[in-house]
Amino acid sequence: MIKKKNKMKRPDAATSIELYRTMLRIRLAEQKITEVYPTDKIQSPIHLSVGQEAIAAGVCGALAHGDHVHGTYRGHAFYIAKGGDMKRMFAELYGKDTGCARGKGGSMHLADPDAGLMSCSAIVASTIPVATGDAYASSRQGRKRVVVSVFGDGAIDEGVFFESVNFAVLKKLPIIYVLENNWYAIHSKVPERRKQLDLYRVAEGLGLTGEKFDGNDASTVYNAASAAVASIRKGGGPRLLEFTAYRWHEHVGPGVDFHESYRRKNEQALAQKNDPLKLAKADLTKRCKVKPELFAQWEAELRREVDEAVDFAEKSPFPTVENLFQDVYAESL
Ligand SMILES: Cc1ncc(C[n+]2csc(CCOP(=O)(O)OP(=O)(O)O)c2C)c(N)n1
Ligand SMILES: [Mg+2]
Repeated sequence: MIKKKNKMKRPDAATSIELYRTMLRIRLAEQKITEVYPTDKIQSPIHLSVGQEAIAAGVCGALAHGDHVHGTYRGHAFYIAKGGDMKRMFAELYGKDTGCARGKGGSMHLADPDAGLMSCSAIVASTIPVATGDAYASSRQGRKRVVVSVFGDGAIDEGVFFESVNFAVLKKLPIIYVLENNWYAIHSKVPERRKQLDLYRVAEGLGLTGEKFDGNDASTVYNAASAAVASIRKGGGPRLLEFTAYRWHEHVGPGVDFHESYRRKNEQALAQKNDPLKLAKADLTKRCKVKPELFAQWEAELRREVDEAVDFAEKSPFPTVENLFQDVYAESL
């Protein structure tokens, strides 16, 4: 059962504004990516999170700076929400030496350890064991850090998810498994892949009880993540949070494919109705009395930030041949 959002206490005005601004920052950055992409200046494949912004904003809004996130190839949203540097993200998409992975990773391998975004990967489910290992290290070192492992509904079809969860439950690790359920793994729907549709229950047999929430509502996500973080900081052990969401763009690339046969006819209208930015804007207008001029001011400010990042990426140099062999192996510890 999805928890009813109208029964919950909403975050205070300052937090709600921050959640909205984070979602807008993600949306504008990804809109810019769709504009630039046809020029071929971005060479790597791109997987957009338009429509799914509330999950990254709400989860990261509940974390402290020192907490860690491990994401997926659909990583722009969590990179930005965790405080990753916008200029270094665009430079990475452009394959430039100033990029967050020095141009070696592209869109699917974003990381900004200074911000706590530790890894993203093109291989489905592959950052789940890495995040679990990170949580194990934090726990062994006696840190208060919370680690978040983000993955899609397709990733729970992988064995490594179960191996990781079993270990986390056994060792009571400080980790939140965040399941972004956008109903599709590329073109295949959840019911085409499994009979049990309550994905949050997928690891019950291992001792991990999950919960499911509306991932279109940033306040709901924020509250759910805050409760999980508080429980983990008190030593409560791992949690699994499933957030329902909807991907607006094609699986990979800048286009939209609502006309494709794998989607139902009414999905585009539903997506627009549940637009997380639209919902948050309505709430801010009604509950927090935010005026249209302020929304316009934020948008102008964040557009400038994105434009400056693109300019930085365009003017940055490509890596040299020598760079290719740097940062490949860790220096000995
Ligand atoms: C191990 C592995 N198997 C298959 C693929 C091909 N692949 C790339 S994305 C994807 C779908 C994953 O769907 P989901 O986990 O729901 O994430 P979403 O793309 O919906 O965010 C697949 C099968 C891959 N990258 N890695
Ligand atoms: Mg999916």
